[in-house]
Amino acid sequence: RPRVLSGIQPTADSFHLGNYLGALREWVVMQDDHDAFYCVVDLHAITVAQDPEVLRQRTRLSAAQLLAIGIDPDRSTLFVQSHVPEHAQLSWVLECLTGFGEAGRMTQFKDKSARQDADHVSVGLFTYPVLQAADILLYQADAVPVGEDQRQHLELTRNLAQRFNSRYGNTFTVPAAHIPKETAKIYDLQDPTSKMSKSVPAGVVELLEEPKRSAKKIRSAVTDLEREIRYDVDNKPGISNLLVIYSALTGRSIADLEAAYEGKGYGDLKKELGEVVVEFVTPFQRQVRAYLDDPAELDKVLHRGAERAREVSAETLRSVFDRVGFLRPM
Ligand code: AQP
Repeated sequence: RPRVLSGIQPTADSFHLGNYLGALREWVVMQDDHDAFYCVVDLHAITVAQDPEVLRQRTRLSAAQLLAIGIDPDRSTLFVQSHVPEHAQLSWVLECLTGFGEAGRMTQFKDKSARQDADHVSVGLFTYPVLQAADILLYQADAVPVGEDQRQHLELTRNLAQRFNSRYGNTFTVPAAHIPKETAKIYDLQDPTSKMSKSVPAGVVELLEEPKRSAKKIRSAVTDLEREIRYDVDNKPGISNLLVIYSALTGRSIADLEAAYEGKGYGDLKKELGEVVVEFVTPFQRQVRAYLDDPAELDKVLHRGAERAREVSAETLRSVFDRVGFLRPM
């Protein structure tokens, strides 16, 4: 079976609708026909300052949310990145293959570093995409389900895999980004030309917030001055975003929704989408609470996941160390 790997950062109290529709939903689907590795990437999280106790809680909370959306730990390997030391070890080797200028061209780094003053921008934030490449290449992943914002990082991963293979001999599978067509980028409800992102919390639907609050956010989503409910990203980004979310959560096509809302107002669309979201998050939240009520069981799942992840990653790392010329320890 082909391999799949993806990760999510434990950097917020809740995943948001962008994370879910852009990536996590695909994680669930892909475990059916892939050997899947999914991780909570806490090493990535500390590229910006984190409170240690909060980070620990959010790591468990992230695992609980992944289980609640349907990641099945009997079929998929679910683990915490820092439990598998090979990630940091391979990252070092790959950093030594990455050009400084090449890393400097990563737009996510440019955006995120521009928001902080220079002294607070860590070297870790700069090398973040190389660690991400290590995450993927360690498992010889064929496919990586991510949102559109990760496309450039995936390209870097492919380049590093090819570079290593041509310099040292075939070692890594060159992975492909798996980016969903319709939901690759979910937009902020208050600024529907920007990505929904936890860094700008105003127009973000958090899966664990009070459902009524989500419905209210949808009711106050920024739209346009027309009245027609039609998918048109250039001229009607707000309405288009709502239609994409509606379609993804219900399985109804956008054309079907356009027809159903013909002659109706924006208020109807927003109110009914609010109800769809409430219906989606309510059972999800119940599930998350159930997993959190049994932290020992949760930790057991993560322990099992890390053991399996280490079997695979240790083998890759051994072959990398051999190829770069490291002396084997006795
Ligand atoms: N708005 C989005 N639309 C589609 N996909 C998205 N993803 C994130 N936002 C959107 C995808 O979610 C996965 C997990 O991403 P992450 O752990 O890197 O989280 P993130 O990118 O840090 O989430 P944010 O909210 O986007 O955080 P900031 O504000 O820090 O950049 C990834 O596959 C990502 O593509």
